Amino acid sequence: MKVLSKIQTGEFREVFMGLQLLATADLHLGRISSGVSGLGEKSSTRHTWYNMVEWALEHKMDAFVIAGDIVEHDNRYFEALSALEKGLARLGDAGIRVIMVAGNHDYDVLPQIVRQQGFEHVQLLGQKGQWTVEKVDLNGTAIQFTGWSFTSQHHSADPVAEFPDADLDPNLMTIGVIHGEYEVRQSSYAPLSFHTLSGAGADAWVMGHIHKPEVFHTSPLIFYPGSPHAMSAKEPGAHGPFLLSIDENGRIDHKQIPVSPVRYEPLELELTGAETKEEFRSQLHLALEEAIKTDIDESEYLKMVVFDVDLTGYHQNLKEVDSWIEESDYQNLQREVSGLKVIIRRTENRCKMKVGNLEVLANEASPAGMLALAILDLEKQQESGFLNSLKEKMGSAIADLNVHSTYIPLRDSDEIDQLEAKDEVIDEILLKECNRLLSEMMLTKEGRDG
Ligand SMILES: [Mn+2]
Repeated sequence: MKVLSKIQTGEFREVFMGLQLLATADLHLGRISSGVSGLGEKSSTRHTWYNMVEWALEHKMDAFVIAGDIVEHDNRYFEALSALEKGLARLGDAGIRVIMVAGNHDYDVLPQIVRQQGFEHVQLLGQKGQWTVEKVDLNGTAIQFTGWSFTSQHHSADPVAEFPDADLDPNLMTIGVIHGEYEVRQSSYAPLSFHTLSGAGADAWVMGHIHKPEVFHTSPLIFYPGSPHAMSAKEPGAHGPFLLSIDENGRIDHKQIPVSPVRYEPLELELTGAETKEEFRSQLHLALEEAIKTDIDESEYLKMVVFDVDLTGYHQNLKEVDSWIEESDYQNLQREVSGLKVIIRRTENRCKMKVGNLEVLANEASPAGMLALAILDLEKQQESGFLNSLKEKMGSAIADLNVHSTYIPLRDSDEIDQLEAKDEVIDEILLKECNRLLSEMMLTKEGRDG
């Protein structure tokens, strides 16, 4: 790779590091973070797009790479369109090249948009499903980008298997851009594999489609930058584009720039010892503080953390724990923890019944004894006639619920987490319900006995 010339750029840079690219994917312009309120404009993907554009300008990026699913083709399409145009124009004014491919969400609209806008600094690679190579001169350094775009909603073959090696200049650094599903063989969203990607001769592959950021390999660099804006609790952790720094020897460093104002986090709280609502609240607050302090890196962009709380541990009265969660002042509380807005999206009570000795109780020929035995069997994953009949009923109830017509519009959205009639799911629900029933039974019994 050629060394970047200071004379050609005519510009002094404090850190002279070769080339710097900002790589991202899955912007889904037009969407907002689900389960979020009180953040206004900051909950929209558009806000994060503008933040990335400003970041690229401020840090003098040489190019901006976007691996598909840039716009969401739905009722907010026009909003998405104007945001995309504004951001692209701003990058163009600053002389920053934009390289992109289309994904399964924008295969139809992205080529149209790019054609209509006619920006010279924007290249949509791999149109009509044909691999293309774009050789560009970035600040005096020649580099090539190669990419492939979706042409329909689904594509069940690995596009990299058709990669035309002959088109690449072997003397230039190569950045591949592709939308697809990594190491999923039967995918209908362009299955990609380490085998074909690493054999294609590119120095880096920026992939789109999966919203959770993940780096699979460093040489060649193969990674999902993920969606830069956290949109759902299914994608916990930090979100933001990746800065790729290419040095004079062609070595590529990667680093995530966490620009998302929203972040989703799971939180486990072991409730053991909380006897009152107030104790529960204070334990929860401490756990939130601790999670923010230890699990969440500081980011000037971060404004809100959305937690999914799992309560574990033991408690005498599981119904009472339920009531602490259900109270409206718990549910609607907008918390401020360590300077961040905190929303608790949902709280799952997975606490177990506190019983002196479950084994002894399980020997009793009583309803409580049956429940105790069922709990022990579930925990040890042992079968019994009683459990099998419960599991069967539960499985068909879940299956009925999933095909129920009122659920159909919600099924593919993030509004509900659909239950699957899988053994693990059924076991978990049964364990929870058996514990809850036993807890009630024991408390009633205590009341009578006492
Ligand atoms: Mn996609």
